[in-house]
Amino acid sequence: MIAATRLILANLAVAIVAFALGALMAVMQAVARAGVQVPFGSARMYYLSVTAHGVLEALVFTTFFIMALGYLVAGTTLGRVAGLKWAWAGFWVALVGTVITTLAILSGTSTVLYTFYPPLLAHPAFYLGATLLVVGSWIWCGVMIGSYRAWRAAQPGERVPLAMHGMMTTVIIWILATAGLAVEVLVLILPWSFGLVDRIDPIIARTYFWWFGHPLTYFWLLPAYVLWYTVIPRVAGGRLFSDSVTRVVFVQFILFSTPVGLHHQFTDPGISSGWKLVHTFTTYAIMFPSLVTAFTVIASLENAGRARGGTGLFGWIRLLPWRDPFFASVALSMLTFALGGFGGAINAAYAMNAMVHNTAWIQGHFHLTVGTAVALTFMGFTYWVLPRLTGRAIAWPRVAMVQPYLWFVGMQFFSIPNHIVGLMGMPRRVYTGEYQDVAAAQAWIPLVNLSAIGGVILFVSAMCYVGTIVVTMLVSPRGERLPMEYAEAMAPPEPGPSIWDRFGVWTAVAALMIIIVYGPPLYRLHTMARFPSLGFSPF
Ligand code: HAS
Ligand code: CU
Repeated sequence: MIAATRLILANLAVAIVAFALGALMAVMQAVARAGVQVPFGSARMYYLSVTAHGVLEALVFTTFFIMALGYLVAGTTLGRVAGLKWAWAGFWVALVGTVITTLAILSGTSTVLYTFYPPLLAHPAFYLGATLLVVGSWIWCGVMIGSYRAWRAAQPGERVPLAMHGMMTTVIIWILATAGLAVEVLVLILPWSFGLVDRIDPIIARTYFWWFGHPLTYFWLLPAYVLWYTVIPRVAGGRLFSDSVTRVVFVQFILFSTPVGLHHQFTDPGISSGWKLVHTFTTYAIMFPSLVTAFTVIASLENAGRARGGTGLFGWIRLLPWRDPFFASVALSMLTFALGGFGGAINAAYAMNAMVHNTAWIQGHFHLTVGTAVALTFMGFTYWVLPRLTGRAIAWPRVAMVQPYLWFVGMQFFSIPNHIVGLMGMPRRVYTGEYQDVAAAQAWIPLVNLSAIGGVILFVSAMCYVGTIVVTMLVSPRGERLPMEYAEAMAPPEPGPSIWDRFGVWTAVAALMIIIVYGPPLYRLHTMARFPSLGFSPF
C-alpha cells in the first residue's frame, strides 16, 4: 500500500469538490454572458460567481491537488512521508481557510475576484481564510522538505528520484512566490480590511501580488510537467527521453519563473519601462524550459509509438493509447498548451500586450494554460491514480474515455472565440456580451455565444469527470491495487552527486534574482509620492 494513502485521498477529495462547485459557477457565467437568463441573474451575482469560480478553481482545486500529488510522489519515490501529523494539520488548516473564504464569497461581502486587487475591498474573513489556505500549503512545503531531508540523510550518495526532484522544485517556487503574497496580505491588506488604516496603494499592492501571481502559474504547471515527464512515457508504452535534461528543465523553472511578474503590469504607472523590459527578458527566458519540454515529451511519445510498432514520420502517433483517459488527457493538454504558450509569447511583448491586456484574450489564454494544460492533466491523472491508491476500478470507463475529448473540444470553442473577441476590443470581466447595447459590441455577440456553447460542453465534461470519480469511490468494489510505476529514461541519470540536485544553491540564486528585479522598482514605488485609495465594495 502506498504510504499516506488516506492523506492523499483527503486532499484529492477537497480538490474535486472545489472543482465541481467552481464548474457550476462557470457554466452559469458563460451562458449569462451570452444573454441567457440564469437563476438570480444580476451583475452582483455574476461577479460573486466569477470570484467563487476563480478562487475555487485557480487557488483551491490546484493547491489541494498539488498537495495530494506531492504526498503521493514523496510516498512512492522516497518510501514515506515524514511528519504525517504535520501533514494532517496542514490539511485541516487549509480546509478551514478554504471554507471561511468560500463562505465570505457566498455571503456577497467579498466580490473581489481571484486577484483581489485593492481598492476592491472584501470582508476580512476572505483574506484570513486565504491566509490559512496558504499557511496550510506552507506546512505541506515543510513536510515535503522534511521527507526529502530524511531520505537524503539515509541515502547520502544517491540521486534524488526524478519525480521528487520535480516536486521539490515546485515547493521551492511556491515558497519564493508566497513571500510576495505574505507582504501584500499581512502588511498591506489585512490592516486595511480590518480598518486599522483607511487607505491602500493599489499599485504597490498589485506589484507584490504579481511577484506571487506569476510564479503561481508555474506552481500549477510544474506538477503537470512532473506527470508528463515521469509517468506519461510509461503509460504510453515508452521511455522518457532524458533524465538529466529533465532535471535541468526543473531547475530552470526555479531560476526563471520566480524573478518575473511585471508583464502583468505593463500598463501600470509608477514602474519604469526599463524594469518592465528586464521582466520581458525573464519572461522570454521562462519560455525556454517549456520549449525544451515540448521537444522532450514529443521525443518520449515518439519512442512509445515506435515501441508499439509505429513506423514512418507520423505513423507512431496513431498507435499511441488514445483510448486511455490519462494518456488522452495529457496529449490533449499538450496540444492545447502549444496554443496557450504561443499566446503567452504575444502577451509578453510590450507592444502586443497593449492590444490584449484586460481584454477577453486573457481569459482565453489562461483557460488554455491553467484551465486545460494543468486542469485536464490533473483530471486524467485521477483516473490513473485511484485504482492504484484504492484498488477500485474506474466505474464508467467509457465516460472516462470520452471526457477528455469533450473537455478539449469545449475548451477550443470557449477559448478561441475569447481570443478573437479580445482582439476586437471586448474587455475581460464584463457581465454581458451586449455591453449596454453599444454599437461596437454588436460584433462580439456571435463569438460570445460560441464561447457559451464551449462553456456548456466543458460543464458536461466536468460533470462526467466528477460523476465517474464519485461513483468509483462509492460503488466500485475494492480489488487488487495496480502498481504505481514511473517511467524509465532512455538516458538514465548519471551516478554520483550533481549540481542539478543542489536545491539550496538554486533557491539562493533565484532569491537573489528576485531581489535584483524587484528591489529597485519596489524601492522607487515605496519612496515616491503616493496617493493611496479608500476601499470600495461596489457589489
Ligand atoms: Fe500566462 C497572463 C505570458 C504560460 C496562466 N497567464 C496569464 C494569466 C494566467 C496565466 C492565469 O507576458 C492571467 C492573470 C490575470 O488574471 O490577470 N504565460 C505567458 C508566457 C507563458 C505563459 C510567456 N500562463 C502560462 C501558464 C499558465 C499561465 C503555464 C498557467 C498554468 N501570461 C503571460 C503574460 C500575461 C499572462 C504576459 C499577462 C497578460 C496581461 O496583459 O494581463 C509561457 O510560459 C508559455 C510557454 C509555453 C510554450 C508551449 C510549450 C508546449 C508544450 C507542449 C508541446 C507538445 C505537443 C505534443 C504539442 C512555449 C510543452 C503533441 C503531440 C502529440 C502526439 C500529442
Ligand atoms: Cu505571468
